[in-house]
Amino acid sequence: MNRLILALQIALASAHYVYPGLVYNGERSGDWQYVRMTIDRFNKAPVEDVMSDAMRCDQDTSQPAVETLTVSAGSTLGFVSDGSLYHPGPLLFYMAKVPEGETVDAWDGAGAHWFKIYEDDVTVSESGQITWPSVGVAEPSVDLPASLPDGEYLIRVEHIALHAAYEEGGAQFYLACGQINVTGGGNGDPSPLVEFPGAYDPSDPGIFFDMYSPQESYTLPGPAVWTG
Ligand SMILES: *[C@@H]1O[C@H](CO)[C@@H](O)[C@H](O)[C@H]1NC(C)=O
Ligand SMILES: [Cu+2]
Repeated sequence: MNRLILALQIALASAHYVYPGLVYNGERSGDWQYVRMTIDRFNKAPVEDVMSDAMRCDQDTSQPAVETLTVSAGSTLGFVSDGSLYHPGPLLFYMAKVPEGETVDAWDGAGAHWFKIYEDDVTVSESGQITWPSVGVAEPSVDLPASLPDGEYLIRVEHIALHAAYEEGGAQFYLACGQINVTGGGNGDPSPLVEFPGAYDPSDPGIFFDMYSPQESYTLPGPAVWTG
């Protein structure tokens, strides 16, 4: 490996992040009040195995259930990032509606219930310069689709770090899930629905990606965005 890259990796090793809080209507929640505690919350380490169950919410299931925040469809919801989104890579948001007969507290998010509500518009210039819109952001936020059906959901924030993704398995996934209760929504029919793990493959071009080589484009992983 190139020595410069190695040095960079060592320098960046501590530049990790977690998302303990939600921000709604200008108010910041308590830490881990609505966001499920992640396994990696102490060292802020990312998930690296795309095929692991941790890709869903990185949830520490030994912890008690968190609270559920009531939000309006069409409003803006943010996550507090402890450490700004330091690494190069895209930001994405997914949601999953809690199935009939389940409650958000007890539901683990398994199965094909996840739909994408946002992905960064990553651009590559003619000279090959890649622009990652969310790098440096400390409070990643998303507009909830206005036609979301009312009900309980998990909302999943995900920032994919690509500084080591030139090797398959080198991408890092900084993710967490909040519990929300959507009101004032509509009759939308979110799709396509995917599952985690399953939505991504370690060899997807947006995950196994060499940002140090000339690239003409960047292809985001996962399904198309549902805009509502
Ligand atoms: C969600 O909102 C509905 C409508 O206000 C309410 O009846 C329900 O109890 C709420 N559920 C949770 C988990 O907050
Ligand atoms: Cu890091």
